[in-house]
Amino acid sequence: VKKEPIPLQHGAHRTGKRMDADMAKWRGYGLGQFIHWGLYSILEGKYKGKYYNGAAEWIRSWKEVPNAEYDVLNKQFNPATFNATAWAKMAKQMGVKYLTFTTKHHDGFCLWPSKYTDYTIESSPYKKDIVKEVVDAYTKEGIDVYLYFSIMDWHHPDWRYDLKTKEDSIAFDRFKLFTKNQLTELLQRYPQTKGLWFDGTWDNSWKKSGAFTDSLEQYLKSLVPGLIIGSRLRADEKGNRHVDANGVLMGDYEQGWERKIPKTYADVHGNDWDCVMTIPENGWGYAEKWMGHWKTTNELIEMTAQCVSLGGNFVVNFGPKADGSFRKEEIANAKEIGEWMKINSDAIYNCEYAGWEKQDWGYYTKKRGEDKVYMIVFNVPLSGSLKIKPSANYVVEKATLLEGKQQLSTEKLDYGASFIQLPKGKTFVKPFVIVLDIKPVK
Ligand code: FHN
Repeated sequence: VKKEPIPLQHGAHRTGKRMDADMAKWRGYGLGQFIHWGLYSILEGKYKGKYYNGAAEWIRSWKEVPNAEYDVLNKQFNPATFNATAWAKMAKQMGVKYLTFTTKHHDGFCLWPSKYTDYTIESSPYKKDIVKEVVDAYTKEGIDVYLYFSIMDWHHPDWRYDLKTKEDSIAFDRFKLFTKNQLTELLQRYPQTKGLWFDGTWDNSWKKSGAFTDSLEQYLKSLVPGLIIGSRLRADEKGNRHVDANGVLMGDYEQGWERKIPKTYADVHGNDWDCVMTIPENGWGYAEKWMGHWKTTNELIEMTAQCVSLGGNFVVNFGPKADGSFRKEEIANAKEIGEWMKINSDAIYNCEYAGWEKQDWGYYTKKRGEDKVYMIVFNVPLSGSLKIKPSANYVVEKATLLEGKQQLSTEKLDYGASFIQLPKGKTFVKPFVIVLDIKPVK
């Protein structure tokens, strides 16, 4: 029995993907960079010699840290070695196509000189507009910039977690205007912005503001044609986030994949999506000690391949130190990912879900609009034979190693599958790519 849709005034305004050129470009990015930088970077995940057992950028919420002490950290923020051009060049070398940058995290400190609060970079010894430096430097390198913006603002007197009294609603109305003003300001100051990445939208106060979130999204999009906004901004009038009461995505892409990757294509429900990932287990802002397992470059490359193979983008987070420099592990990851991308990025950029049955050696990606499938190989079988099983509507014409262009022999099996033979005696020490030229079966 087909369920009748629930009538909604502030639900999704579109079913299916956005099909315009800006969104097509977004879809083709493959790899992105996230940067979390702010006052929390000064504390480095510790206070008075004690380490905080949470994500470093949340340290203000730790009861050991008095808010009054945290809130004056702006007086110390003076990143002596910060060089936006060097950041952008590192990102370029790494092969990222877009950056998401924290203009304001939950602590409310703004990295641009906002005229709507004094709690900004202008009140710090550094004074200069960091958002502008970053937007300009990355844009110059041809990397698209998205602005991260936390709705939740621990520093603003009118922020509310819930709206329980009339006074709460009055204060929160002021807060909504403040938010709208700040966002307008960001888009006017940095017109190169390709999209906004919202966060801190999970509290009841915001969930009860469905009509406002809807009008805000429409208003922001009217300011910048083509602006991309994911599913974290809005709530429908029933308080549903990401998807509305009818299960339809609200936003241009699904923003629920944080530190987790879908297992199968069915998990993404036909939506665009990206996955944002920390290199340590958790923690986005700089911490002196990284928590848990640190992902290796190969793990990060594998996650990139996995995301692209399921039609998503992969975004690696960096948390610079308060002085503006990156930790050595991040520098090494960026460099090594870049070296790999230099050879293999054909299998990442502008690629999509291939629709072929996954095999144990790794991941398939398919070039959008072309008869080309890539095998990104992470596990080499001792036999040297990689099994492939094209979808019924394709045959493989040729298999070639992407690096060095060596053609590989294939052996047909009798159930529509084939073995691709790796060259005898060649040892692979890094993940590698095989290009399959394919032909549609008439
Ligand atoms: O609470 C934040 C967290 O600090 C970080 O910014 C991540 C990035 O996706 N977002 C929130 C948790 O979802």
